[in-house]
Amino acid sequence: MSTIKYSVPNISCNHCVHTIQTEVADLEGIKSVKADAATRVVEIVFDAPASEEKIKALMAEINYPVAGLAI
Ligand SMILES: [Cu+2]
Repeated sequence: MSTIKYSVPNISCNHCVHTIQTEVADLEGIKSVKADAATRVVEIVFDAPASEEKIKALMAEINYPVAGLAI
């Protein structure tokens, strides 16, 4: 199981938070998704078959590209 925190600059409101949480949670292997509109950070816990590549590809597809790792 891996936990990753991504910086996602396109998050601007709770609607974005909801969209990201719903879409990412649909990927197989995702255990939890927490997006935060204030910090613009998305914290994801996942296991195979999910991967960072698949998560990042999906985020880009739904118009919330990952800018990098959040500290
Ligand atoms: Cu929004």
